Amino acid sequence: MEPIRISTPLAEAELYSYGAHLARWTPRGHRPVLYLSPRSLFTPGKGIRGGVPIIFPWFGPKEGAAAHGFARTSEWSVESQRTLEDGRVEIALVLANVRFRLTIGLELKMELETTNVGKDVLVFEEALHTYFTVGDVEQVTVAGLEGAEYLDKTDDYQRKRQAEEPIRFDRETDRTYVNTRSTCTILDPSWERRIVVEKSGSASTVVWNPWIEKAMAMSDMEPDGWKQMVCVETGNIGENAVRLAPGESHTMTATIRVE
Ligand code: TA6
Repeated sequence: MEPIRISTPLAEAELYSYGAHLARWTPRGHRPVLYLSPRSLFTPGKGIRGGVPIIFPWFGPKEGAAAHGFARTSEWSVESQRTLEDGRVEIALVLANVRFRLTIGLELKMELETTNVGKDVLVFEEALHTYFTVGDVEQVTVAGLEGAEYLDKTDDYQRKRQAEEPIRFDRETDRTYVNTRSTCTILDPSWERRIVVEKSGSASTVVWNPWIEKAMAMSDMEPDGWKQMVCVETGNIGENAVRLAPGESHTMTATIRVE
């Protein structure tokens, strides 16, 4: 499985047509922004552990099917690739009625566009399950979701409300925040940087860190890999699932920059 390697004065990136999976993105002058497990598998049928898995058309477990849908374990085809006048690279990949377009430069813009080509209403969930690399997750905070409601997977999906303070990490954290269109900021003091995640067409944000036990149980994660990552995922999940009438399209966008 060979990646498409993108190298410009603005950024380096690696993208697999398998899952239309962006595995690496490093804007010029910065450390890598995406976490990619050194133990990730790159084998058909398995999700790549890190980067930006595309979750579609369902989020989470499903009776008799692979968790997080089939998009991330499908072979997408490159529809177009071009370098813009300002040096950014734009590349689009398609899988049936879904198009994933990336614009790669000092910022990363990701657009997931779905069209209902059928005769019935199409209902689906989706997420850009982005893994961010951090210096030390125990010093990280995530701002932007203060006061938002979330489903806490670590507590039987109980519905809770985020306090009026940023999210801190001192245990397994697995929360689907709903009905929020907020920009999130990952503050990483140990690497003296902030990662800003803006979004449009998305009403859910998932915040996940597996912590110690869960990371130990993941064969494609290093035992201490949990310390170097946090997922802030842009999606439409559960009560925020997307409903499209025949012929309608929907685009969800995440734009990421480092400050
Ligand atoms: O987005 C968080 C989550 O749903 C976690 O519960 C965990 O399952 C994670 O996704 C990774 O899932 P995966 O199927 O890639 O191992």
